[in-house]
Amino acid sequence: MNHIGRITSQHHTIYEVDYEGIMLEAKISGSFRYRAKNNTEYPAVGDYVYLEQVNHELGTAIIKELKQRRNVLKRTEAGTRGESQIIAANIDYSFICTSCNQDFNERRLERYFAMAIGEKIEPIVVLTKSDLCNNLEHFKARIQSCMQGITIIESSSFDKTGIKQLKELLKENITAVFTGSSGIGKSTLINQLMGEEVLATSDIRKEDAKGRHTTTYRQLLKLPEGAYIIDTPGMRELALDDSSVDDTFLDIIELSSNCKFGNCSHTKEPGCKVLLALKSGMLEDKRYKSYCKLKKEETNRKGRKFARH
Ligand SMILES: Nc1nc2c(ncn2[C@@H]2O[C@H](COP(=O)(O)OP(=O)(O)OP(=O)(O)O)[C@@H](O)[C@H]2O)c(=O)[nH]1
Ligand SMILES: [Mg+2]
Ligand SMILES: [Zn+2]
Repeated sequence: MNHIGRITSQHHTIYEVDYEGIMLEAKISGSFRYRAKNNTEYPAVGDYVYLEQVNHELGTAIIKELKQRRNVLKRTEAGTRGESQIIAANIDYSFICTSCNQDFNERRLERYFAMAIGEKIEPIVVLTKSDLCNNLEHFKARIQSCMQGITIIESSSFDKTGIKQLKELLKENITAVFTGSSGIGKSTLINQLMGEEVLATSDIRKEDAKGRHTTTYRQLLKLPEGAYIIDTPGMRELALDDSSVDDTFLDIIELSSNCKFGNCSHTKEPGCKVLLALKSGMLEDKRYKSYCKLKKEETNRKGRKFARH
């Protein structure tokens, strides 16, 4: 079991695997399929896999087994009963891309933060198209109020703002995934990091500044400097997975440690310090509402999981 490759993309049942710098097309073995109980047990982009029957002439191989994952970036699939979908595996940084137009949404950012933190992936915000924004400081302050101390990188493909800062993080063997809505410039940015046009890009719609969903599948690329980066299609919906809500709302958790009741729901109880902070304006109303909403989703999800067993 010493042929280890890394999944770079998936097209239905065919996986593209980087095996010692050579790209192979691989399928999973019959016994792999037999053992896999659900979606998440199949290979995902970024996974390391054990290969057999490596055929250099044909450029093919069989995936025998998955190497244990360090972590996964996952979301609950839209339209399913809370089934998880793995976006990418074995990740160091989640570059959460957003531009400063209609796309900017604090509540969505909080969801992305929670997805990363729960898996010990460092979230970093990339403010794309900084050339189009004349009040960057305002947006930065809003991001900081969602998560204090988070690293924010401004980028612009016009003058390559941000490339140097990104490259400083993208050291050899680091893996980073770029996520965010369609049309905010993920693929354009990755092309600049690669130093060539490897990915297709297209302009956004004039009417509503929405993207055209140009990237259609996740793809892992290796930078000349040796880091791995994953481009992803713009996400339409985002639901959280697992219990990482608390990690994103540390200020609220801290307040709640002084609530009168240990099982305080912070909605109506007397002696609730969260409600007190809300009343005094110390805690922002929007942030409180977002916390309640995500907490409720989390509770529903757990209820569902419980009901299934
Ligand atoms: N003004 C400006 N436009 C940019 C910048 N970066 C990208 N764009 C433009 O934004 C549009 C969308 O860029 P893409 O790279 O295709 O966006 P994407 O995030 O990959 O979109 P999907 O693949 O649909 O998820 C293209 O027309 C780019 O030229 C930038 O820094 N400044
Ligand atoms: Mg793209
Ligand atoms: Zn409380």
